[in-house]
Amino acid sequence: MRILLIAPAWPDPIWGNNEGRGKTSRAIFPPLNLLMIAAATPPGHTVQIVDEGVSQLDETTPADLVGITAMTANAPRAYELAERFRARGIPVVLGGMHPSALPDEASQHCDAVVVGEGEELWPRAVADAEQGRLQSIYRAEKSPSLAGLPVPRRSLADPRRYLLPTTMQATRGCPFACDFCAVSHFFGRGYRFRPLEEVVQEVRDSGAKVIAFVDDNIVGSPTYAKALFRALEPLGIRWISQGSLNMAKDPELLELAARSGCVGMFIGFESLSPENLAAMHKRQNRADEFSAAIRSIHEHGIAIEGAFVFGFDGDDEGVFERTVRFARQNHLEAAQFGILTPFPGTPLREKLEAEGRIFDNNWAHYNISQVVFKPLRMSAQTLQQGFNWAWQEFYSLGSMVHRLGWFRRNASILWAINLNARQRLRHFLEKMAVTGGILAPQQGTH
Ligand code: B12
Ligand code: SF4
Repeated sequence: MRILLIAPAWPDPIWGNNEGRGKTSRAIFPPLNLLMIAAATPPGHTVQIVDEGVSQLDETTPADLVGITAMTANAPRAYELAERFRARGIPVVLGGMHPSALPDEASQHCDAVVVGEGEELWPRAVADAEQGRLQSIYRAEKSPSLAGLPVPRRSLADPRRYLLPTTMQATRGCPFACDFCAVSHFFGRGYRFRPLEEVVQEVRDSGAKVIAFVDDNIVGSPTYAKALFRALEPLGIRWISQGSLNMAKDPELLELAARSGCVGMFIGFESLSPENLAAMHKRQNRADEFSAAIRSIHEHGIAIEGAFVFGFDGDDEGVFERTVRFARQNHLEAAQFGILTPFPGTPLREKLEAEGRIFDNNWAHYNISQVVFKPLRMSAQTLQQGFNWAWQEFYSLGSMVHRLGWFRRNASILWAINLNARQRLRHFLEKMAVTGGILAPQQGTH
């Protein structure tokens, strides 16, 4: 069969989505999920990947089977595409976070839904499609082992289109279960890791010198993480990843991470309020320890992109200013501010639904940049404006110079500057997209 795999555009001009404008488009990462699905495809079929974030999809492309991935924010586009291909008589399989959370919704737009991780289920779906007897749902009995995962078919994505073309995973899942996060629901609470030798081999074979480990929490098991970092050290790579803040309490772990080439970590601080952290079940984060934790990570030459979320029930109108001040004072190299978003399948969504507070169910708005629920202690408009203000303020030129001037370690400085430039662009584009460019800086919010 001729198999066409599609990563649909999402309604966000920042992370690489240009709604298929193509040619000069660049995104941050290639769609690792489709590279994995391509690798899991049984032999005898041809596979083509189209990432709408960086290229134009030709809807007349000849295909015998179409597979589409979807997060919540791009689910509407995924459904639209699925229906168009089905109208041409081509069977469509949907997979990824959103169809897995809401398979009944997804089934209304496609022939089959793969619920959960696809490496074992996709070959079954392909075999059934070949026989013309696709089942409507493919669901794994349990989370699959990560030993012997296929090697992503990176050659199917043009590396020139991506800021960091080599992504991989060493682990899946997260040992924690924060209320707003889709990860534990999707991957299960069990934290799984790949055999070290397979990760090392994949790094070697990729030939890449800079790698993004898109694990949810690469330090979820300190024992595994230390062994992984020891194994990576001789490879001479530089890498970035995501991890929980408790890593800062383990100097040996930080030392090994730095020696193995870690130059940056995306870390969820989420909130400066102990009450908010307790309510979201983020027990590993202690707000009173944040500054010390940042210092010890910085002392190891590791840059930090801190993630903060606005809109928790404990947040009042002062949260934006407090948070930006904290991020600046602690010299975070980069920050991602998000609006609390009740993704399907999360305890947060159940709670807000039960309280009747969700007013927007258009999935395209679930991009953590738009308010879709009634906050408790401020209006939805104030939340939106405060979020806009936080981006503008943190990525003002003065703030960037202040933070980056302080951060002088050569290993990470280029990464930090690149990220800041990108985030500044992100904010600018986002503001233009969300507000039509008419909102002045929201100083008055506070
Ligand atoms: C890297 C990443 C990104 C990257 C790039 C994504 C890309 N090009 O693929 C960037 C930075 C661009 C990004 C952006 C966003 N992301 Co993001 N991202 C991730 C992350 C950390 C890893 C994704 C990944 O590569 N996973 C590895 C692959 C192998 O796993 P997978 O995608 O689940 O795929 C498997 C299965 O789902 C299935 N499958 C997937 N697709 C398909 C398709 C078919 C046909 C089949 C058969 C099977 C199948 O098989 C795959 C192999 O097992 C995930 C967390 C996670 N663990 O997945 C969050 C995650 C997907 N992101 C999330 C979010 C919220 C976002 C943003 C909205 C906000 C943000 N963080 O900035 C934006 C979206 C942009 C927008 N504004 O709309 C949420 C999604 C929640 C949801 N319900 O949608 C996640 C789960 C993080 C979280 N903690 O909640 N993200
Ligand atoms: S620590 Fe991060 S990945 Fe883990 S459940 Fe919480 S938000 Fe999700």
